[in-house]
Amino acid sequence: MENLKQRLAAGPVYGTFSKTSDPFFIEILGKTGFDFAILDCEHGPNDPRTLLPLILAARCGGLLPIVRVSSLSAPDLQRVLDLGVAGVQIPQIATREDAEQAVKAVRFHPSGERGVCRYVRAANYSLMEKPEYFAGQNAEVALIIHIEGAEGLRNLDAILGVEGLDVIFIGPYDLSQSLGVPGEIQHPKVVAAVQEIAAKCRRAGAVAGIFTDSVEAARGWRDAGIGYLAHSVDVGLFASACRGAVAGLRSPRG
Ligand code: 3PY
Ligand code: MG
Repeated sequence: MENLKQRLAAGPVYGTFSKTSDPFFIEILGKTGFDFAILDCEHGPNDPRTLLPLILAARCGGLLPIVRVSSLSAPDLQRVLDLGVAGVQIPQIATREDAEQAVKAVRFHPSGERGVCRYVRAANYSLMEKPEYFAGQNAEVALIIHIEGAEGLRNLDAILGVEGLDVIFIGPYDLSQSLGVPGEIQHPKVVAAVQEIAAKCRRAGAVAGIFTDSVEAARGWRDAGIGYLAHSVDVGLFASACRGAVAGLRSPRG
């Protein structure tokens, strides 16, 4: 299966967040053509034990499993990386030092200091040759950092100078709160901040990503050059399909 960096090189990629612990949902996301799912440990119920069946379901459906951890914590990142994920997504990166710490936690030597154990799923339970494991993980696993606060925005130029970041992900909801307009992701202040981040990424040759809760917004940001599009959340897609079905069922005889 192509990794995320290869898919990104070929054009925009589309995914959704997942806030369930149910592999059925993940398999459906793969079968319906998404590129990736972000298995959420920040605002979702998952931990390493519940993540494993989700990762297996994703891999068997051709879907890239990305895990959003709850914070920039090297031990948490290590446990997730050991499971054999396609990428990790780290919220609330605010400074160059945060970004450097993220690279250090996610990459093996010489780029970082990710903890080493060859008996984990990511190393095929020791069946993988050592050079293949270290170099392969460094090359294949995507590191995605969130810029979603006024401090991250101020420090973006310095953050973009850090080697080894694959996607700069804009969290419009946290950003809206940080800019004083919580939840108003269409507010001109938020839209201007998103445009500024996207433009800086473009100038730096970096891929930008964003969360959207409408397909129209996703297409708009894609057309503006954002390459990693996380549209909605599995439970939200399910809820809106259910609401639509119920409204249709209860509508008067026509
Ligand atoms: C945000 O909008 O803050 C996000 O992190 C998207 O999930
Ligand atoms: Mg956020």
